[in-house]
Amino acid sequence: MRKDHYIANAWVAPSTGQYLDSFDPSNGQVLVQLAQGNATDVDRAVQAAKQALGETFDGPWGRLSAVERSRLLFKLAAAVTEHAEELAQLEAADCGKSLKTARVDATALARYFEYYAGAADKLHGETLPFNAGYTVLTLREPHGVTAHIVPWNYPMQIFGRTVGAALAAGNACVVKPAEDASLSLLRLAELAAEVGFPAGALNVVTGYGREAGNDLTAHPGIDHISFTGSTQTGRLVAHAAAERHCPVTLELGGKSPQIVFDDADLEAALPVLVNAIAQNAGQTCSAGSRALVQRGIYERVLALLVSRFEALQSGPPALQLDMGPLVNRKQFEQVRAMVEQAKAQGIVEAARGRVHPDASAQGFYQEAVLFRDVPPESDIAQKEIFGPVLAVIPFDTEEQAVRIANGTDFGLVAGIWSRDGARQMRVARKMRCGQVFINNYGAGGGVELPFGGVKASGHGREKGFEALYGFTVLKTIAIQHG
Ligand code: TXE
Repeated sequence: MRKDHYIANAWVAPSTGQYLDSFDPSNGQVLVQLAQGNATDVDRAVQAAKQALGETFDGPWGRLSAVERSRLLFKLAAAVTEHAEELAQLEAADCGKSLKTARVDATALARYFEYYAGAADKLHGETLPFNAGYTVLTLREPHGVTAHIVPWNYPMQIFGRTVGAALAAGNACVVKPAEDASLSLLRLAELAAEVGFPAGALNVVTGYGREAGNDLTAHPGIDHISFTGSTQTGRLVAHAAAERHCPVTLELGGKSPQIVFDDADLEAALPVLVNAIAQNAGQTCSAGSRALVQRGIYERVLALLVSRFEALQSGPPALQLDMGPLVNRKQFEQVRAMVEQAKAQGIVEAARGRVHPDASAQGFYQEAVLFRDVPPESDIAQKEIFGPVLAVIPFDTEEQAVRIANGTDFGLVAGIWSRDGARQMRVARKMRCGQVFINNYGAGGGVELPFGGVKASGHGREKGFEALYGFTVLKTIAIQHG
């Protein structure tokens, strides 16, 4: 199978005629050949987006009213729901994720479009009190052409939360999916055209990050960049943006802690602690990859975690087990190397899940791994592994828990498990991160809840209404009328 770019509502072959191989993580075979985008292809997509907007927002997309954009987004949400199974199958094959996870992703995607469709005509400026004789008002205008660099772990969900918000706010989008997982986003661009989005409002250019991704972030026609991926590439993208004074939103992953106090409801906490790292085989930016457990319940919690980890199974996406394979060989080798390094450092592996016998030996299957008594300063407690590996860390006091929880370069999400209301708020206020969950983790996805990081986890907010502000520029108009 070969796939071209999708630009201005049409399939467009790569200007060089070159295609890259994208692999099936469940067996290591080539799944699809993707157009290998370069600067010429990127420019074509940016020009299409500019035309859709028009010089002064007078193009076929730029001149639509908020309610017209809203209606198109509602239609896209309905189309996603109608094609949910097809999209989930594409995503599961491409990313290697369990089909049940991919189905959840398709549902979430429809919900993002629905949410932003409903918000498009409620996004407005203000009138400001000012000196006598003046009326001052603000307008929320789109940036213009927005670039969206999407990784491979949740292509549909990340597309929903960045592209959905950008379109609702009136921007025209150029999307660069990951070379490992582009199929669902290409199909979405096609669905957008089918439901009536004007040509150029939404364009997808595939290719390598270092080539098409880099060309997109460097393109002078881009007015805003939204990037989700690694801290290293995020730094490159931020540099490219700085060269042109282009605003940028970075969502760069984390090393998120869940703190379990002595008085926690363990029955409620246990499945959530496991799911927060097993979900998508740990390839989740907000994965709960550190469990900080208070000494009084430490051995009990550990024993419960051990039995749950030993039951976790990885296998082909269609079997709908706990986990599928990791996305590619690089990720697979990286996770294995970090596990081996931790063991070489004397950190104790307390439990390991298993790989289903039907899994191909050429697939990138990694068992879930549980490490106990992990020193908070060790690599396994500090670095983002992006695999199903949980570091369990004991602590004695609340102060110590806060120090360990905040003691990494990252700051994306934290979970707190306790029945003590005062402690819940005290600790939540001290967390240096973008989201805190008390007696839950992730709130079931939370399309409505602003999401993003501090420190090396990035900056800017996605999801919820807050994302819409990020995809607009505020213009102030002061009228002197005496
Ligand atoms: O990421 P990259 P990779 C983390 C996770 C993982 C590590 C490496 O720890 O192990 O990153 O994954 C595009 N200019 N996350 O190598 O390189 C690339 O094509 C512009 C966390 O896949 O950041 C892809 O579309 N774009 C994360 C996207 O960036 C470039 C999700 C991500 O790739 C580019 C994924 C360049 N120079 C990985 N180079 C999260 N926050 O959820 C690459 N890209």
